[in-house]
Amino acid sequence: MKSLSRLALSAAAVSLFFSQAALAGGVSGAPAPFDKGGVKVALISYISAGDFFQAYQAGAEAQAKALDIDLRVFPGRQNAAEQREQILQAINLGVSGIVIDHGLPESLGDVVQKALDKGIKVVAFDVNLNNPKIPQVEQSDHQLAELALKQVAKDNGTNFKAGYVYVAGFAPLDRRNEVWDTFKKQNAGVIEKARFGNVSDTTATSTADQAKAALTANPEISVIFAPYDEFARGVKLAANDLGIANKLKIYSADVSTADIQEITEPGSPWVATVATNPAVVGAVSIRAAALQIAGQEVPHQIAVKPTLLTQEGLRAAGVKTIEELAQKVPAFNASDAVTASWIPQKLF
Ligand code: SR1
Repeated sequence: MKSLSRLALSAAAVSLFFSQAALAGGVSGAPAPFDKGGVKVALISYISAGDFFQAYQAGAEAQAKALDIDLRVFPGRQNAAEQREQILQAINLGVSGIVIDHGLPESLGDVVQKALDKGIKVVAFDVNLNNPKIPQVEQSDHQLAELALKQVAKDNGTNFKAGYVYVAGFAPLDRRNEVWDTFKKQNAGVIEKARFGNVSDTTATSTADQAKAALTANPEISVIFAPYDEFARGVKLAANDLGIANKLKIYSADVSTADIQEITEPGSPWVATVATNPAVVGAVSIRAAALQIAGQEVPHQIAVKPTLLTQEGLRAAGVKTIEELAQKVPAFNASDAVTASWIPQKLF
């Protein structure tokens, strides 16, 4: 791992800040309809609870504001029927674009097609809508899992008993799972003793209950691969309650200020995570919608690359917040994915 202290320092910068703020009534130099402003776009999420999704939404809102977009945010409640209904509502509102953040593809196909048929531009983040007209945004989930598992092998070798946290049906978790399957195939000494997981509005606490049962039944587990920060929090809670935090190492995905505190606190079993800045991913999703609305080319696959963050590296760099991380790791400031000269993007 590149230690944080060795990563290039960016000159300034803390949180998302747009230096070229949108002018009231449009963005100077932008093509239609952004030259006039007030373009309606909907952000329709499947999950809203948790640090990742809140930061993603904040980044989307910041980028929308900078483009003078009238962003309508539909909160996600892990309810497929409600998400379908929200897409229909957005169509009726007369939006020009819809960003769909997670969801279950099987329940979205027909309503998304309705939007496309009306000329509405659609962007999908972490939900496979399998339509050449819909750009897919992701965090390079294969690479994310590969970086995490490389660190697992570096710290633990390739002979250990593992626990794995996974819920099928979520595109990023399914992609990370493909890498976990390959890792086990390539390392016969890695034995998965327990698998559990839950995605709900109480993911961390529900996962903690499952982890307690799994760790009690399988005391030989020394490594947990929990590639979602809410999963890692749940496992950490369980390890602390069982008094086994010193015998366990947790590897995860995602990062937030609260996660950094949990990772770096004394005695924490959460030793590494691989992450993007979710606010940057939210901003990228809005830019992909804006470019399409302006009639400009957008690649079908849009990836925001993740960075490995170890407990050791974070502690050594004295990083305590996501803003401090953004000061040290340029990728946490901004992404060069889907940009254009007329899009106010420069953060910091
Ligand atoms: C339930 S899916 C959770 C994942 O979605 C985003 O890709 C985040 O990285 C999170 O780990």
